[in-house]
Amino acid sequence: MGETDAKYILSLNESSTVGIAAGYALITGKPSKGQLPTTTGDIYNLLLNHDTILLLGDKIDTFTWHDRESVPPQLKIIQISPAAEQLGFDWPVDMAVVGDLGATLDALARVLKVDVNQTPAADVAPDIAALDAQYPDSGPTASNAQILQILKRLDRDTHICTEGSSEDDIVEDMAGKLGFRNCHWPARGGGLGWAMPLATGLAFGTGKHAVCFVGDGGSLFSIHTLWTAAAQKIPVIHFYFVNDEYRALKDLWVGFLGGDVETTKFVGMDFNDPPIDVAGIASGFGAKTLHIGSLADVDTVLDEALAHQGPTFVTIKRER
Ligand SMILES: Cc1ncc(C[n+]2csc(CCOP(=O)(O)OP(=O)(O)O)c2C)c(N)n1
Ligand SMILES: [Mg+2]
Repeated sequence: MGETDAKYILSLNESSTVGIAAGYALITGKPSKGQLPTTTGDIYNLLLNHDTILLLGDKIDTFTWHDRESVPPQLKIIQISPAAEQLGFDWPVDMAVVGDLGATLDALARVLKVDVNQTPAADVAPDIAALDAQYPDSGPTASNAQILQILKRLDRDTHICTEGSSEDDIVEDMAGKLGFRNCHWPARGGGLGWAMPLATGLAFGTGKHAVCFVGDGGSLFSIHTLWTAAAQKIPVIHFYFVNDEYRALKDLWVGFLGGDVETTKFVGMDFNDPPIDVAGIASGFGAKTLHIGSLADVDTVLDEALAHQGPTFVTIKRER
């Protein structure tokens, strides 16, 4: 590996393990860094200008086919993943490494004589004003500002998990920019049902509050984890996004077939009739239930949740 690569490995370490756990593609050549786009045609167009890609816990999607295949012929692929079955799963790779991402990158950084214990570089210090401007507390998605405020309030070492709802992108964007170091994002196209129990396990293992962001649909796969957390007094906080729909599936549908979400007639993707009393369900499993209705609620809700030695289930109404 040359110096450019070392710099980028270092910058990833500095900017936190977010990138590592999030499933990052580190792309060298004309260096760029970040997550790959979601459709194969967009992935192809990005990778066309690069000679090598280092996939950190990420994979190259092929199921979101659009226009053409994902991988241009010149590309060399190096993939590091803790899950052996993910290696080369969607696309053959030139080098596959099974291993913990943090440990592997630390080892690489040491070989490259990079000081992994340096404090973050200035260019990754959070730009709070830019985040506030990006996620304003007004307009059609004002509740984004509530999510931002939650993350601002949390210690940057907090373990945070996302469950595959359409909020994943913004949670992951905010967490990356704020410098969270312990992030657990789902593999793209991955299975719902892991994040709620994962957060429970992380809170149990660390003895500290862990946080999960989960959609109303996705929560139904593992919501009984609340009972385990209640029984064992595990300090886990679930932020539950209420939109009464499978929004991600609607977006995928119109992404493939055209049209728009407002005018397309969907079947089986709404669950507002009858409405679901999810707070009643969570409470029945032993969770403390709270609600964030406006930005002003966030601080008091967090104070209460962070003081609770058990599961807290916080509903947040999302715009449709
Ligand atoms: C086990 C499993 N079943 C189905 C899916 C497909 N799936 C992906 S996102 C999604 C909807 C999630 O709904 P919700 O949590 O309400 O989030 P929203 O889409 O409303 O943002 C579904 C069903 C999946 N990823 N995993
Ligand atoms: Mg939903």
